Amino acid sequence: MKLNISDTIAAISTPPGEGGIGIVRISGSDAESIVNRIFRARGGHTHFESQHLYYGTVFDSTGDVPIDECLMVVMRGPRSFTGEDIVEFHCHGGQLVIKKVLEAVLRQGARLAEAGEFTKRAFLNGKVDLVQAEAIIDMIRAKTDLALAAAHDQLQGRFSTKLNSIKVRLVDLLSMIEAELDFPDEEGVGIVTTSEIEATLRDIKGDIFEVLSTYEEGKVIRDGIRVIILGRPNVGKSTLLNILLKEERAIVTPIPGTTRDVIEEVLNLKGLPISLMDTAGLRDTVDTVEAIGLRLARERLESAQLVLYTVDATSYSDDDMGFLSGIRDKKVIVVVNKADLVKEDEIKEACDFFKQWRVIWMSAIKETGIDRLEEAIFEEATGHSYLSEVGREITVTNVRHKAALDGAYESIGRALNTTAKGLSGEFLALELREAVERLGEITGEVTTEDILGRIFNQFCVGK
Ligand SMILES: Nc1nc2c(ncn2[C@@H]2O[C@H](COP(=O)(O)OP(=O)(O)O)[C@@H](O)[C@H]2O)c(=O)[nH]1
Ligand SMILES: [Mg+2]
Repeated sequence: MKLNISDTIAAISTPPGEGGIGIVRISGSDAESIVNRIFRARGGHTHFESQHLYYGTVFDSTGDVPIDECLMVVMRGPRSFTGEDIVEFHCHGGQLVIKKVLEAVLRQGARLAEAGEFTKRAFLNGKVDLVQAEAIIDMIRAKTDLALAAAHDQLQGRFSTKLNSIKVRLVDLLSMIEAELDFPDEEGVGIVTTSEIEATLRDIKGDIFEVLSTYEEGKVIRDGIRVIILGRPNVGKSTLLNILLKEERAIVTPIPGTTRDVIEEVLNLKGLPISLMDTAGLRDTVDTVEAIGLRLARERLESAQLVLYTVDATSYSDDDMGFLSGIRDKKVIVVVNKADLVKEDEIKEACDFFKQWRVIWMSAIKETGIDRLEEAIFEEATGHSYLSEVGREITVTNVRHKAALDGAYESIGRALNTTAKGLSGEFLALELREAVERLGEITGEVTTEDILGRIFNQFCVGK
């Protein structure tokens, strides 16, 4: 792997636009000498203590023309984010000011950092593993508390620790098997029996399975789910959308066929990012615009994981059954709306009619039953009850991690096959080596420039 970390890099680390402060960050062996050439501290300091802020003036690359009054901090490696010497200028947050400071730094010999290059250096210098580096992106992108908590957990290294403990057991087993292959006649080496090997492998396989089984939930926590509201015209779909969003987003009228476009908004449901879609009502129509809306609704249904199939408590029918039965491979909640218009036993009748599915009755107008619906959405999305501590266990949130775990899981399955068939230990060792490698891929012990590129290119410049 090419490790080009000898040069000094710099970038603006704050987002574009005007702000109170703007930060220019430098990392590398020349960071401090650059400071000495373009920064003069108030009070005449020429030696800067690590991790202390100094107030002073930053000059252009000639060292003569002042650009800004700013705060400057040196963080000497290896006790810094990248593991190298880092310098930050905290300037006034105008775009021109920050650009000029960056320009001065670049003229003094630093190179403009690529996207994610600071974090990449932190990884290459062993400050974080790949899981932790990816957790940094997830933290920056997190939209809800749960997503943030999951990312923070990974940054703290809980997932990496779990993976390593699985890997250590595999490596131990592998070295015993290899010793036996290399020195078959040695006294005391051939002590591990096939049934012991199988028991250990089954155990490890179970552990990997347990971690893998958190993926669906982890993915939901990180990326949320897409929920689509479907139903015949005028049952209250748009009213429901507005109530869940707590704003008047969709137009509501008593005229059937009001909603023609698909409306999509994101809401935060107890920490889950939910993409909620309202659609045109399902019916045969001669209106062209409405027909287009219907086609869009059907297309969007493909992208959704959960359907809120809404019916009117006063006028549901076999047509609804027909639409519902046509929905394949999606989770479904039937929402019996307008419960305020009927008596209690009629509500019960409606719930019974749709009892093949999970049914929630409510009144969007009177705002009754919303809590139960939110609970049901949460449970369908996560597979957890509303009150349980979702995301408290180690969760796999990243598809790259899942692919590698799948690979390791399959290798161990094949390893068990080789012992079941009584094949030579060579085959067993081969599979175990593969499994160890797949696990190592996750934290980045085994990696390629290609994998690194794909991960770090998702970052912004300056991180
Ligand atoms: N009584 C009653 N009327 C409702 C309820 N929900 C919606 N409506 C009314 O039903 C009509 C159609 O609502 P809308 O949300 O536009 O239905 P959509 O066509 O399914 O989007 C409007 O007049 C709403 O005020 C409800 O829970 N109870
Ligand atoms: Mg509507």
